[in-house]
Order: sequence, then structure tokens, then C-alpha cells
Amino acid sequence: MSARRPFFLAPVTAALVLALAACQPGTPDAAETSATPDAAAGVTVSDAWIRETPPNAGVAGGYLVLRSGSADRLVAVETPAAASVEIHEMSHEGGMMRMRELADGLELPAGSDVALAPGGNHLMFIDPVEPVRAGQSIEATLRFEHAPAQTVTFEVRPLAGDAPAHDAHSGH
Ligand SMILES: [Cu+2]
Repeated sequence: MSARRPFFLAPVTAALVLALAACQPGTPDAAETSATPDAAAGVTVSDAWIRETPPNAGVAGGYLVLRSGSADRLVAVETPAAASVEIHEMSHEGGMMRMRELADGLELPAGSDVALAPGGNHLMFIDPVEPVRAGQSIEATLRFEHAPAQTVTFEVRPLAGDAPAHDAHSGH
């Protein structure tokens, strides 16, 4: 009797596998692919932060790392926390560092990290609605040429935030 069981079970298992496989094409699998961002088209955002500003500052710098699975472009950033947000690049002009708006947005080559960081490309939050203070967070929506828009939480870091050795070790 027991010798027949494998023959009986095998077709049932095969049928189940086929039924499950048939369900896959229409099923969104964003949750599964989030662990391997390069495998999917879409943009992964990490380390989003804004530098704390002195009172009455007219602008605040925003930084983050973007990684797109396919060639894309960051074209706009919107937030209720500032009058507007511009995407700026830094360039040397006549020996001086100057910043200017990237009118066509920021290029995101497929599969590489694009870092916006102090001293380089950055987001410029113009006329913050309230002073930008360390410990707060600010939400902003990133719009891309191809990928769906994405709302990101920017953590506000202290003015000395890009020199962590100073405050991190001062206690001991
Ligand atoms: Cu700027």
C-alpha cells in the first residue's frame, strides 16, 4: 500500500506548483524585490538628511543617496516645509565654488549610487516655512522622469553634522 503514495502525491504537487506559478505574472512583487533594488526598475533612497539652519536662514541644504535600477532622472522635489526645492550642482567658476540649478534635473545612471552631499550636488530647500532644527524630520516627495514619485523623510542634523568626530567623542 505505502509504495503507491509517491505516485499519488507527485501529480498533486505538480498541479499545485503550476497553479501557483500561473498566479505570479499579475502579482506586484515590490515587497520581495526591495531587498535587491538593482533587480527592479525604481529608485532606492538612503541617508536623506537636511542640515540644520541658523534662525532666519533663507535656505537649507538637503542631501541623500539615490540609486536607480534603470537610467532615470530626478526632475523635481516638493515639500510643504519650504516654498520650493531646487536641485543644485556645484561648479568651479573662476576659482570660486558656485551653485546653480540643474534645469533638467539630476541624471541617475542605471545601477550606480548618486550621492548628494555637502560640497557637491544638493537639494536647496528655499524659504523653509519654519526654522529647520536638529532632531526634526521633513518629508519631501521626489519626482522622477520614469520611476513613481516617492515620499522621503529627511532627518535634520546639527550644523556640525558633517564632522561627526567632533561631537561623537567629546564626552569621553
Ligand atoms: Cu544650493
